[in-house]
Amino acid sequence: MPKTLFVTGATSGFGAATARRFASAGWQIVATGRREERPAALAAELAPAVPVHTITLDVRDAGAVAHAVATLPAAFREVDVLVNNAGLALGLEPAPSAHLDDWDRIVDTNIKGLLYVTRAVLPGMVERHGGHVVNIGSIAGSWPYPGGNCYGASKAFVQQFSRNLRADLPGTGVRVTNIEPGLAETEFSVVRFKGDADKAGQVYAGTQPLTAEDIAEIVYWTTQLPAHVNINAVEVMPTSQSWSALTITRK
Ligand code: NDP
Ligand code: 8X3
Repeated sequence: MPKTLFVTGATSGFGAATARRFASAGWQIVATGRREERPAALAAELAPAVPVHTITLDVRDAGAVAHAVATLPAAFREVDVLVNNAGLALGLEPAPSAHLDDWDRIVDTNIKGLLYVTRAVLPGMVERHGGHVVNIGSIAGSWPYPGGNCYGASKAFVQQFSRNLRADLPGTGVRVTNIEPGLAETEFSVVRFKGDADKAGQVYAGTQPLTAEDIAEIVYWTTQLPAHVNINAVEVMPTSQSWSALTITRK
């Protein structure tokens, strides 16, 4: 029986790369995302090699999440690894001029969506005495930057929720890892800048960002360590990214 990966946001970026990485190792895949045609395309790509179950799923819909997990086909029901990847940033405006509906969507997706999926999948892992929840956080959860306001705070939530999950799971055999990537070229910036591809391109211009495959490899690695090893967090930046000085306002 192959092992089972359940990944949210498998329609692009880290999620799609993670599905491909696990499939290349023989895992069967539950691939979810909102855009209906994309999980289907991924399934067509992977299904000749491994079983794939696709679900059109908006993680903000608590009822749909519970239903999707409760009605997984029998062969996919025993989820070994959950990758809570679905997420987004919207805008880079400073807080006084940020759009409230952007903040709502960030909170509903990055925080509440992740909670819904985790709550639905976790009891099965505990019952089977094993499993691994891999959350996709961000360096933005630890390091503030101008315009990061709600997005960074949502990833700080993911960081602390990951730690608190561990505190709730002693003796269960369930592992929890928070992956905290820095600059990575995916559709992330196109989404953040609401379809402005030029603006998104400038984020990565003249530098070498991380790739979705880099992150997928790290996710996979954390799940392949012996069962007694729990990687709590992995913070990863491209070599071309590092910290800068704090800002000081002068008269
Ligand atoms: P992408 O925009 O390429 O992928 C985001 C994925 O999330 C898509 O598959 C999208 O699918 C899915 N998604 C968004 N909203 C929802 C929703 N409501 N329900 C279900 N799925 C949803 O960006 P990345 O691959 O870069 O982002 C993946 C994760 O990595 C996010 O959590 C992001 O915050 C995080 N991250 C990204 C970094 C980067 O620089 N790229 C760095 C650090 C963290 P669909 O639209 O079809 O629903
Ligand atoms: C995405 C990385 O630095 O753009 O989480 O917030 S950053």
